[in-house]
Amino acid sequence: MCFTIWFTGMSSAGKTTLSQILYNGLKERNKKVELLDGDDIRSILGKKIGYDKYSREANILYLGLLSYFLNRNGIISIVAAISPYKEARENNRKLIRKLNPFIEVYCKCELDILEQRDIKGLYKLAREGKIKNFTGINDPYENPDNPEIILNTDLNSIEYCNMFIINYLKDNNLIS
Ligand code: ADX
Repeated sequence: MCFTIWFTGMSSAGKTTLSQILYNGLKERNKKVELLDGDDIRSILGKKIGYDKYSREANILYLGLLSYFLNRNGIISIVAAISPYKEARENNRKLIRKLNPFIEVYCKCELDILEQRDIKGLYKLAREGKIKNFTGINDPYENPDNPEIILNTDLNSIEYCNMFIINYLKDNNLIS
């Protein structure tokens, strides 16, 4: 069974790490799967996509459309992108659900922990006013209302979070 699994959450919340582990796990199960990571896609597209609301919404819808096309061809799509806007995420849910399940995974983590982690050093720059429109500091993140999965990545280990996802997929007959 094909599906789209969409990791949303703030920078450093664990989206990339968890999506890569899931990708490897599905590959080991011989699944056809593609991983669309916001940072990777942006590095391919260059500076044409910014971080204002319009650009981010366009980015989210673009990732949704790609996922729809992948799913239509029998390929599982894993997306890892901040995707801060609820309406754009919901549009994707509606589009993808026409054919396949859409699983929203909210990587939830307290801001002070994110700032302690600051894997890319971007929170510090944003606090210093050197980055505009930085999610959680001077740009919004709209929490999902009803995500299929919530992972408290500040409280639980990466292994626990991954097992939680795998169990969800098994319970819903998406993998065996
Ligand atoms: S989204 O909002 O459009 O979904 P996406 O996930 O593609 O964002 O890209 C976010 C990544 O861009 C972050 O992980 C971070 O490395 C980088 N980045 C650079 N500037 C910003 C910013 N102003 N806000 C958030 N992330 C930024």
